[in-house]
Amino acid sequence: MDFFQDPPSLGNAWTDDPLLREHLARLLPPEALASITPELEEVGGIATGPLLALQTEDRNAEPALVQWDAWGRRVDRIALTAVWREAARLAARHGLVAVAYERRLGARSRLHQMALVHLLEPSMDTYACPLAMTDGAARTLLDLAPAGIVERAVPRLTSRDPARAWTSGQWMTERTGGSDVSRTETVARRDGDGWRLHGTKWFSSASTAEMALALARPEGNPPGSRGLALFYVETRDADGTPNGILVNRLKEKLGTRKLPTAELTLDGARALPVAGLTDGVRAVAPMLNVTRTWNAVVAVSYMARGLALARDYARRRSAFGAPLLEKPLHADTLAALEAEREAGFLLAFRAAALVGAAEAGEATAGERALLRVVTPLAKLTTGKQAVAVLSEVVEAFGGAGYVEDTGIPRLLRDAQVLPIWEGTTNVLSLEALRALATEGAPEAVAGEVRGALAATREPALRPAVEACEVALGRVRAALGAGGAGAEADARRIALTLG
Ligand code: MFK
Ligand code: FAD
Repeated sequence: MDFFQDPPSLGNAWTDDPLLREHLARLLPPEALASITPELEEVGGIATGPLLALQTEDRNAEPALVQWDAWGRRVDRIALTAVWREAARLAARHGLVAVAYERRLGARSRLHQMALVHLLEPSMDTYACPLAMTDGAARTLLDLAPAGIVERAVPRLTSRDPARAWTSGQWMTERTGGSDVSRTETVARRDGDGWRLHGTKWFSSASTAEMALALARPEGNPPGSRGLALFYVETRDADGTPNGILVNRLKEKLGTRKLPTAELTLDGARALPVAGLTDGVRAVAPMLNVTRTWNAVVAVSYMARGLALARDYARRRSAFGAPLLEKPLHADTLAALEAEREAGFLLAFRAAALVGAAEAGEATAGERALLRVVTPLAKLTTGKQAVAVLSEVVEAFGGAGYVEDTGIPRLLRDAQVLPIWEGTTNVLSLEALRALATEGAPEAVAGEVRGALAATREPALRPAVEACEVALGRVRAALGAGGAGAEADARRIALTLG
């Protein structure tokens, strides 16, 4: 009659995560690590302290679209949740995007940035989504855009001042297709010196962003994806009125429910080309590669959060006369999940390290070839792992894991999008195969796998390395035969290599 179960509780997300701490200690010079440790500890404390408390208290809040004001004007304002408003302040103050561009740690700045993302995102209710797109937009504009756009947008996208910081959307998907954007219906019409966009964007996640990068077909261009161009769009005029953009409705989704994902009509939105009037898919690729890296890090951060909760709960919950953690089978179940998350973590952070080296101009040719393969592999592998691991985390709590106000079901629901957006598992498997067909790529991947084996004496790794060798052998054989046979095998190959 008097029994009440102790709920799980979390310590500081930084000090309680030996994997994250040891990994940074291995990859950063000691003075660099020392210079960022106080902030990582502060952010780790916020993540599992006040921000988590707000997230728990705010559990039922959802964003709301207000389409009209009291006097009948179309306003299309989206009211955000308290966690999102706080996450925006924290993200700017702690430089979740800025760190990658300030480059205080040179080529290792992406590791610094991704450590911050890993700590905060599980308490930010998917605010990482607009941040990832903001980072991707800054990268793309810096790589490709005319000086006028760069000078206006990039300082805002990378600002540490919450009052000045912008976020960016990524408008690709239409009703005709999200994987295959070649049938994009949005057209761009010339209007004086600029352009105006007309069409519908079917999924727009950063729907409160100040700008977006959008695919559209300049009038007169041929069908197919080469005829698309990438456009820079500011979402509101200086006086705050929408720039020819109507928010039709917010999607009602399985998860990521704090993230306002909207269906938009572009009704003459003013826009500027980012990189010429064709080849928009090639132009948006830098953005895709940045957001896919974020996706991988977010996937492993959710696994870390779920397992920290499950471990703590296993110390507090007893069954058959002992805490669950003392039951060999439960302990083994959690250990297997932890091994899965550690492997995912190393893959995601390897991708981040390669991005940092490439941006700083310090990557070798082999590392650049490796990066093109590792990015889709990291995204697709960790997305699948996150769904599987978080499903087990739900079960590790028994019935409580299925009950909303424990906060556990949300982790699984939010993880379920990770394999879908930014390229589904199949689409990225095919992307990985294409990347493996580029010069030097199979050798770079084989070298990476052998290097991993050489770095450890762990005999249990041998079968995994052998499986990679076999997968690479299948890739080589398929490429030798023109590649056609590999398509149906692509997911198996990609998941094996991942
Ligand atoms: C919370 C965590 C963070 C995540 C937040 C994200 C929020 C969600 C936002 C979204 O979901 S935004 C929408 C994301 N959409 C996608 O990811 C699209 C998925 N589909 C693909 O990736 C297709 O493969 C693709 C659209 C690229 C196929 O289009 P095409 O026109 O058949 O492309 P193609 O011919 O493969 O590539 C065109 C050019 O781009 C080629 O270069 P060339 O013109 O020089 O030949 C390619 O090499 C280049 N390219 C394509 N992908 C690339 C790339 N280059 C570098 N890296 C890549 N990844
Ligand atoms: P489809 O392309 O129709 O895919 C259906 C199935 O077919 C998938 O399983 C896929 O793997 C498979 N498939 C497709 N092509 C192949 C192939 N060649 N071989 C084998 N299998 C294949 N998009 C944006 O542009 N901006 C956003 O902000 C945004 N936010 C999103 C937020 C959420 C919550 C969600 C769920 C989606 C969002 N998207 C966004 C859209 C997302 O990027 C697309 O849903 C995704 O790229 C898949 O496209 P699709 O929905 O058209 O599916």
